[in-house]
Parts: sequence; C-alpha cells; structure tokens
Amino acid sequence: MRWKLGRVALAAVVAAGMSAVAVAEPVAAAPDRSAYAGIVPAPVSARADRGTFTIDRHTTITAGAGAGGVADYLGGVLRLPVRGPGRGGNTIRLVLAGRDEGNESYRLDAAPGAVTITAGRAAGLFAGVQTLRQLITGGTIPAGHVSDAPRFAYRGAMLDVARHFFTVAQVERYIDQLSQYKINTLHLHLADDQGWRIQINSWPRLATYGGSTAVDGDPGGYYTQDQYRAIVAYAASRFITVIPEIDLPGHTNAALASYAELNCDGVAPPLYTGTEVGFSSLCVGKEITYRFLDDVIRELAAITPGKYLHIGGDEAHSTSQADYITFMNRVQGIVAAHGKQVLAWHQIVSATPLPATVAQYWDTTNDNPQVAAAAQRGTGVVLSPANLAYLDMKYNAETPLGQDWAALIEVSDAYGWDPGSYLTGAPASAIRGVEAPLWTETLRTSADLEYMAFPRLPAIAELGWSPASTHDWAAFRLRLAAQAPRWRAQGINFYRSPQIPWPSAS
Ligand code: TNX
Repeated sequence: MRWKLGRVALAAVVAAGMSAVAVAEPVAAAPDRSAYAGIVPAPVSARADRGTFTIDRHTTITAGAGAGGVADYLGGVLRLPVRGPGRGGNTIRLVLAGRDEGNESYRLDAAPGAVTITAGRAAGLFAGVQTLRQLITGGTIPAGHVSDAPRFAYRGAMLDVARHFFTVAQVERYIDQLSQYKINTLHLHLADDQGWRIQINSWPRLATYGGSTAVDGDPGGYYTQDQYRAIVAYAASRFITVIPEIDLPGHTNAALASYAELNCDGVAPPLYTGTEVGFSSLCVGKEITYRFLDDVIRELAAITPGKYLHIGGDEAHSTSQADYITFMNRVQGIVAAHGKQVLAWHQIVSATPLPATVAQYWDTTNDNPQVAAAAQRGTGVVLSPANLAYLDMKYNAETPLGQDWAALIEVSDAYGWDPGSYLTGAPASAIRGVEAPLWTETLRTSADLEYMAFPRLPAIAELGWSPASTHDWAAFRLRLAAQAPRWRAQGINFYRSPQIPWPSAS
C-alpha cells in the first residue's frame, strides 16, 4: 500500500505543501469544479471546463527558460519532480512567454493532459502557482482557465518584531502564509522603544543591549545581518520584498538606552518594557544623531535589495513640530544618499516629502485633507487605516488577544472598504496599494500571530489584488470558508468568525 494515499490524506498533504511520501496513484476524488469560484484573492476571470487533470506518479513539472526557481518551489510543495521543457505526458508546465508587462499577471490553463501557467515574469508564474495550489483537491485539478493580474502593485503585510521578538523560522512561516495570498511586500518593524532587532556593526550595543528586552520583560533578541539576509532571501524566493523600518525620531528608547551620547542631556534612559507610545525622541539638535543615522541607514541599505527603507515618523509626541520637520527632511536626504527611497508613516506629509517618498496612512478616518493634498502633489500612499487594516485590533470585545484603540474589526469590516476611493480627495493614481500591519504588544507566538491574521489577512490581500468589480461580501465569505481546510492542514491557528460559514470539520 506504500504507493496508495487515501484521498483525504492526499488532500491534506497537498494543501500542507509538505509530505515525506511521493504523490503516487492517489485515489481520484470527484474534481471540485466550484474551485474556480473559490480562489482567494478573487482573480480577474476564472471558469471551469470539462475534464480533470490527475496528479499521479507520472506527473512532472516542466520549467521553461527562467522558470526554474518557481518550478523548484512548486516541486517542493507538491513533492513532484521538475524537468526541462519538451517532454510530453502528464505535466504541469511553467512558461515564461509573452510581453513582460512589468507586473505579476499570469494565465492558467488546466486540461486533462496538462496544466500550463504562462506569465511574462517569474513573479507572475509564482502568483499562478498559488492559484493552482487552491485548485487542487484530492490530487485532482478540475479543467478550467484563469486569467489574472493585480489591481495594486503594493500588497503588504507588516510584522512588529520589536514589541515581541520573532525568530527567523517564525518570520519565514509567516512569509509562507503571506505568499499564498499574493502579498508581495513584508514590512519589518525592526526598532521601537522596547527593542532594537537588527545588528548594526558600527553601533553594536543597539542589538546586544537595546535588543535584550521585549514587552512585559519577555525575552528579547535580534537578527544578525546574516540572519536578516536569510529572511530577505527567503522572502525573495516567494517574490516578497522586505522593507525594513527603523522608527524615527520617536519610538527610539532602545537606541537612546544603548548610547548615552544620543540623548540631548547625555544620560541614557533605562530599557523599557511597557506599552506606552510617544515618550522618546532622538536629539534633533545634535550632529551625532545624523552620524548615527547615516551609519544605520548605510548598513541597512547594504543588506536590503528592495528600493524602500521605512523611517517611521509616527507618534513623535516628544519632538516639537519644528524639530520634526527638520529631522524628517534631513533623514530623507540620508536615505536618498544611500540609494534608497523613503516609506514613512503619513505624518511625513507635514514635512516635505521627496518626490519618491511614499506615505503609509494609518489614521482611522477617510478624511485627512493634509494627506489628500500631498497625494495631489504626487506623494504616493499606501493604505493601512487602523480601524480597518490593523491585524492587532480585536475582532470583538471577547477576543483574548490584541488591542481595541482604533476599532473592533470583524472580517466584514476588514473586507468592507475600497482602497481606490477610500481617502477623500486623493487621486486614485496616488494609491500604491494596501498593507495589513500586525503590532505585537500582546502577541508572543506564531499561533498568536495567526489567530489575528487569519482570516483578516486574506481579506486585505484580496482588496490589494482583486479588481474592484469582484468585490462582493456574500461571495467572499463563501470563498474564505473554503480556505479553512487548507489552514487546518497547514496548522494555521485561525479565528472561527461567526460571519463565515466554515465547513463543519473546521
Ligand atoms: C499605533 S499607528 C502605533 C504602534 C502601536 C499600535 C498598536 C502607528 C504607526 N503606531 O506604535 O504598536 O498603534 O495598535
């Protein structure tokens, strides 16, 4: 019986993307044609066709030129061998062809003899592979066609590793979860009052001392530059770009505690393990502040292949407005001098955003004339309204984890807005996309992260990827329900929202 795998077990194995057993002679299940109506995020178009592709012991993955990396990834997920192009038979073909449209568009054609994913770029093939994974049930793929492209170029998730530290393995686990929903940006909140999480060789105490603490006295930690590079590379293999954030000039107690000379009075404050915000500030009038930032930004730029560095800029309640403007303008110049572009929380618009600077909007109202005016002048905007997109907000008053200062956010709230028209007065062309931040004052484990992210993360991911014309809560809640068996098979902890008709075994 070594080659036989029951259909339930096979479904679990395929959904989990891991198996010690070759996928061979599966007991064929009835193909689930409704799978084409169940894809999250919703594709531009999808339709089922007659016939079924069956994954069996003859199935191979073939990779055309430039498609090898994605093919190897899929081979790992499905435990199938990868071969060069040109072989006939039962194959899943990944083909780079057509115009490079500079985005992640793809086409998927499934027929009884072959499944073909075609894209102009490897990132499109990867997106198609994530769609393919959702079409597999019981070792079969119903025939059909998907044509797809993202609505927004920027589809992000943020993880706060400063309030609580998460290991490389935990971050990689989250990256795998994000990639299944076509998120392409991971914003890592690397430094805050409670901890500094990235080794900086020219200022070593930032990590070794400033990284030693976390909220509530929980264990601290930091990434060596090699570990950070490993996270960046792992994310890149899933077509996710890492954007590192050093929050400035507030949220800096860990740095101020590590180096007395960074403080205006030359006295280092104690390390901090509480959850207040807005009490710390770098010393805007001291030149050493900018030598420090030049070193930090130079080292961070050198290990970050993406074009953005995030410089924070939120809740600088202990910095005067005049100092804030001086400071943010000068730091933007330092980032540019090191060849990077600035992402910052939306308070940056009160300074003078450089032409390439993007503002991340976290306010809880759709009416912010100052940000709208900046958007009209050309400042790009990423939308993370705290009352809609913050994954650390409780679902309801009984949610054991999370906070509630911005809102209680049920799944229908997270899904129920349109990024394109949300911000009054901002031209749609200014909206780069969406991001779902996950702050971790109350979150300590991967299970905690997952409980807050699922199922709201897929909701935000869909707002970022899917055409506005597909937006439909009644359909979305059914598609979300159909994801639950995958989450169970992957061991993802999720909130069983009463708004979603989960299948009974969930
Ligand atoms: C606000 S909104 C913060 C974070 C907190 C979060 C908790 C923003 C940019 N900053 O410092 O962790 O609320 O929900």
